[in-house]
Amino acid sequence: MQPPARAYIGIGSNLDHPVDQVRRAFAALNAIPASRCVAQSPLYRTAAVGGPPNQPDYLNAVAALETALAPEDLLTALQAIETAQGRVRTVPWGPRTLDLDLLLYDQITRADPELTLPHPWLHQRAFVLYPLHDIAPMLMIPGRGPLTQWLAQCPPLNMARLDSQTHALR
Ligand code: PH2
Ligand code: MG
Ligand code: MG
Repeated sequence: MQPPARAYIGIGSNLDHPVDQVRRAFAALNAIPASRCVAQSPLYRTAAVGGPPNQPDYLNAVAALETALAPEDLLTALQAIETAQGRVRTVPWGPRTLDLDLLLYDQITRADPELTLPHPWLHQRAFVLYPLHDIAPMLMIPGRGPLTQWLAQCPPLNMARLDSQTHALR
């Protein structure tokens, strides 16, 4: 048998009790067949980037999974969790109960529009880079180099880490 792959999942929610949405998402990720959640980042409150104006703030986090699923099967499982948590796709980049993005799958790179790896904007988004760095500080982004190099170019503007116990802003 092959050793499991390591995948990183970006989690985002800005509707319908985001703290609960993110907690349920961690549990659902751990319940994906042939997979287990091996790390959960802290939660961050972040201002919405792009999309329609006056959206609520997001909660963002990142999970690390060990999985025996192929990337496309993992993506299908992520989409099923989004749907189960009430995701409705209306406006692009509009508010959502839950967004699960497959950020990285081992060191695979692929340009398929259905599933681009690494996620195309991961290296430019503070709301992904900071929680990812919390759980994988030495990570290499395939095709783009060390995570720390991108983090240094991406100040943590309009975002704050939540206390892991109380979820109050630090
Ligand atoms: N996701 C988007 C667009 N904008 N902004 C924040 N702060 N957090 C997100 O997760 C996010 C966003 C598209 O997926
Ligand atoms: Mg997204
Ligand atoms: Mg998405």
